[in-house]
Amino acid sequence: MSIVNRQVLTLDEFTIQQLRNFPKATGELSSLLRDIGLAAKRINVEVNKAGLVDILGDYGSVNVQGEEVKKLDIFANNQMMGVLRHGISCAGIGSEEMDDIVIFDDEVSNQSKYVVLFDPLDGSGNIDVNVSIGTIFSVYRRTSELGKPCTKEDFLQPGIKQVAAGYVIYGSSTMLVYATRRGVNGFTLDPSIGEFCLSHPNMICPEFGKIYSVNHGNFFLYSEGVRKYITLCQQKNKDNGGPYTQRYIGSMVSDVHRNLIKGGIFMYPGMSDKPKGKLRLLYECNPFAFIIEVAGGKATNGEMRVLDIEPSDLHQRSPFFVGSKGMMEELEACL
Ligand code: P6P
Repeated sequence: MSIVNRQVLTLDEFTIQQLRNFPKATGELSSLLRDIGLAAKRINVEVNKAGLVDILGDYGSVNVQGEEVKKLDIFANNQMMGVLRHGISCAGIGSEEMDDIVIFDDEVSNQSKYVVLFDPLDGSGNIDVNVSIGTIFSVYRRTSELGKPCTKEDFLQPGIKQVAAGYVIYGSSTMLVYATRRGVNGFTLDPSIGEFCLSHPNMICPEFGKIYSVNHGNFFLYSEGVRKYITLCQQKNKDNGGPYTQRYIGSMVSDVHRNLIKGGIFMYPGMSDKPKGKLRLLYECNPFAFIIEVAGGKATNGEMRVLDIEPSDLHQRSPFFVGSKGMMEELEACL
């Protein structure tokens, strides 16, 4: 007789259990997270096949089954948009892959409470070298009137208004990590049952760490304060046992996920030729800022708390510093 291990909670069981703590909750957020989990499982299958693209047909070609093979980030975008459009919880989406928001504008979607912003496949340039990549998502309660189509203003809320935020990392294992105000929880995909299982309950970002993540190639493009902090990270006899270790693999989801677990700081500063840096505020910086703050860390743009920034454009960029509270305070002292 197989032993049913009731200790392992699936994502669905966990979100429904959370519902029990909020009797007035409608279950829409739980349903939304289940939808995202489904999209993640479908994206995971294709990401894991990416190395076989020569066999399965290159992107833009027609594969042996006669299907058109889409670029992986377009595929991921369509999976996320598809599950959210056909769910009951989302009125519309904003995506890194699309110029403007997509307003679902059907009777059920117009009654839905939430809108979702996402980067469907961040770091997709790393696919062909087999480096982990990820999906990042951010959930807001609509400010527009229920029963009517969602509006652009629903998407341009400051990050502090996020109801939930999370990411999926397609790495040595596939994990979905999401935060609400109640905490950050990590779920690892068990391929044998096709379910995300609670593997990292109540994730806390260590107050200090020994890892700093930044693209050193841009060192002389950074401000004096940033260069001062990077140099500090490399010095011996620091009060917490420096020098630190530099870890940067050019895939934000992987770098920030590692630093969340081990402690550390991730930096994508503004540069002399790109003062706003590279990362997008709404679907890269805000979700991670929310997750790391709920886990006890900090996130700024070098001048202010990221979550307090009032957005003006769907795809605006922001300098981004995020990580362990103690290390962020060391950085702030240098800025
Ligand atoms: P750079 C990937 O393209 C990405 O958006 C993030 O995932 C990553 O942290 C960053 O860009 C890497 O950028 O300029 O250091 O190669």
